[in-house]
Amino acid sequence: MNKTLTQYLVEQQRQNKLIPSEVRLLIEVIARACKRIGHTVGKGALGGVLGNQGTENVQGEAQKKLDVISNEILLEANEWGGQLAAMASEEMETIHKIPNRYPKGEYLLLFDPLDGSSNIDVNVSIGTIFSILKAPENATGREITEEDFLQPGSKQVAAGYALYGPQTLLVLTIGNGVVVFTLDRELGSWLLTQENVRIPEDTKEFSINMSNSRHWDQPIQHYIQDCLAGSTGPRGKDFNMRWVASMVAEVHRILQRGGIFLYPWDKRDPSKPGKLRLMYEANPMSMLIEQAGGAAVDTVNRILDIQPSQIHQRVSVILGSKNEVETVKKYFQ
Ligand code: AHM
Ligand code: MG
Repeated sequence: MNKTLTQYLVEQQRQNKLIPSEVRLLIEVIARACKRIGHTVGKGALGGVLGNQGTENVQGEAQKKLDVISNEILLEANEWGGQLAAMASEEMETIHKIPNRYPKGEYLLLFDPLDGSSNIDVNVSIGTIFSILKAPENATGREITEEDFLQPGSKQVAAGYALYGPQTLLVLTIGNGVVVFTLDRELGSWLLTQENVRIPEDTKEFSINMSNSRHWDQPIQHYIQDCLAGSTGPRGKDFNMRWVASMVAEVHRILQRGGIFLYPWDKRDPSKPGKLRLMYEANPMSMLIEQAGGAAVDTVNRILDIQPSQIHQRVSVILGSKNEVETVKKYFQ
């Protein structure tokens, strides 16, 4: 019989002393919310949850109904438990402080409630990404501010994602490797199906939105050209390409069989450092990737070392199989 998420977390708390009980409870609540989001996603047209909401988020992107519903589910689920001081989300301009009617805890939760929004209406895998930080020591007893969230990804206490695909999965790290739980839809429980996930160090599969190629910077142009040249080119091997346009699906494929994912800075809007957001997309994914033996950089710098200056800050992302990420770094040097 597979271990449940609760059993796994209790073991990490009691035997391995890797997490305090607050973090265990927090992860359980997030997992429960993701179960609910997954259920809602699965209803599709029958639940009236497809299509646009008719509003824009702080990033100026059209919100889908499911972006808003998922955000609400996560806020509601996590407000009252007493583990959190505040939350931040892709779908909210400012941080959401825990209302005064509930006890406050010392942790901060960040999330992208529904990642891969362009795939919702076409029934392709989407997900929820989350990151847990501890509020700074000096925040005890005072109002939490946005500055309290601005910690490098290396400070994350835990990170993970739920993937709503053919199977509903929860992929988690508490800084002790990466584990995967599969939702048993009959039992309604998350069951441990993979431990000690390791990313192969070498790969022949890259993942980038090729339609942006004319906007890329020189190093990315060269790298992709060399991959495309195949076995007779400088890389001496034939590459395969995949682009789902859901980062959760892309990262999951890389965790399972290796690969490299790139969403680099490009010239479309040079003032933006990239498309993906550092604090609730790049950081949690980078922690998972590193915990599974991979690497994650912006160009040459480790993503987890970046000191954020804004919660919605964007970043260039290159992550996946360790040796391939090293190869890309050389094109920038
Ligand atoms: P979202 O959080 O609004 O869904 O945007 C993030 C997504 C990533 O999941 C994915 O890697 C990328 O945007 C796809 O972008 P594009 O549509 O430019 O290919
Ligand atoms: Mg996203």
